[in-house]
Amino acid sequence: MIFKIALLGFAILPVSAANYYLAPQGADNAAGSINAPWKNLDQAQNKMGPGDTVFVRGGTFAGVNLNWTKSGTAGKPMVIKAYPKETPIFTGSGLNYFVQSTGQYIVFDGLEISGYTRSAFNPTGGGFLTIRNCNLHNILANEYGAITPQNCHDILIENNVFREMGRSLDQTLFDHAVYNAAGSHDIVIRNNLFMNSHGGPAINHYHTPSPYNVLICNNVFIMTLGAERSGVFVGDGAHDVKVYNNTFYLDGKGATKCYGVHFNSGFGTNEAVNNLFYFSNWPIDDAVILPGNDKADYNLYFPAKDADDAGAHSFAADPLFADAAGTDLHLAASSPAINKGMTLPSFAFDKDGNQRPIGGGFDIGAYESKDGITGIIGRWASGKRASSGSSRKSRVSLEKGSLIFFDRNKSPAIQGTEPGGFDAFDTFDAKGGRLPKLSEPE
Ligand SMILES: [Ca+2]
Repeated sequence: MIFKIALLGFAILPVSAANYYLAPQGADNAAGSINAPWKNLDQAQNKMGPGDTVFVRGGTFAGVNLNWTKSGTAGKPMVIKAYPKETPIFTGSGLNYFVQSTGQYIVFDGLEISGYTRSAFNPTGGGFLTIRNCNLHNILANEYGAITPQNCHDILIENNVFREMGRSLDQTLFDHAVYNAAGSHDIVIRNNLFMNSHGGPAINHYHTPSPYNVLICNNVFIMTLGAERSGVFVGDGAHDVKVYNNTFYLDGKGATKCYGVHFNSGFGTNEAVNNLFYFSNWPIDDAVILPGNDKADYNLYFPAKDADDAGAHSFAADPLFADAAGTDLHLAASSPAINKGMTLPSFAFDKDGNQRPIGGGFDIGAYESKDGITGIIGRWASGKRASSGSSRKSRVSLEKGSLIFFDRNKSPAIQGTEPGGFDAFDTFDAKGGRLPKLSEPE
């Protein structure tokens, strides 16, 4: 009998993640429900446990300075997320920080943050922190970054917009969008848009102990304002920083410093590969990339590649953007950047989230071109042979691991010999839009 009661007690413990709600007009003595939301993130932290989500409703929250110390777990992060199709706006009103944190397994998703004088996010310990889909702008970042990891690890920064960072248009300062500092490591910065970091390089690495193990991929940098219009700086012993498949659109006119990537530490461990450097009004004697002793290759330069810009497979050409003047930096169908990149197995998508590679190989820059490919894209994962094409003449044998891509208008069917043989099975319409996944071919 005692055993049965104990079992019952175990069974009624909460086992599912809870959803809570926060709104500017809420109250902290409310239930935290959608009809009775809380007002302050502090109250959310007090009540939340691992796996819980607080949905933040649209509207303005002024003067929030949050010290987040609680942790989720590996499978159950604590999530602070914009309510669907609403925009919660946090304005700093002159405060230094929006969030400082020492907790682990925390996700911030979909928030707009502006007006802070140092950082939107300043984790000073802990790790496994994700910041995604946020709109970070007009942060002074006074010798910091809008995101400044210090003494922490496993940070994912993805799909955010960073714009108008720094104290001044006219000074060369040390204000950044992301500043990896003080021994932080295992950081991924991917699929973000960086616009106009006025005061210093958009992504900065400095301060001993050095940051390390950083992947910077699929980002777009558009810098047209300010004295400092640089992309990525890696210094003061920072190492194992990999800068892959980014697009840099920098206007060098009037800039006191203007480069895409500058390595001055790392001693061979840093890499800049498959990046597209487009410099308008570029002073020809300035380097676009300063590799130091580190690796740089398979990069495309416009208008020119000078002696500092290393790499046997790098070349200078007009990349032929979809709309350079309008800063639509997707590649036109005739772009020389298509299929000219190095194969990098560590990631399999581009800035739009589409599969990479498509066609004959990796493209250079943040976007993989889909032009000319309107059919089925997949990978033959089976060990057995399959064939494609609707006529005997057009059939092609597919070995295990083969990429499959062809024009639907010419080859309306794949005839597989084994169910379950395909993975990454996606289709696109004639404009490159993603269609619902197909079922397995019969
Ligand atoms: Ca390609």
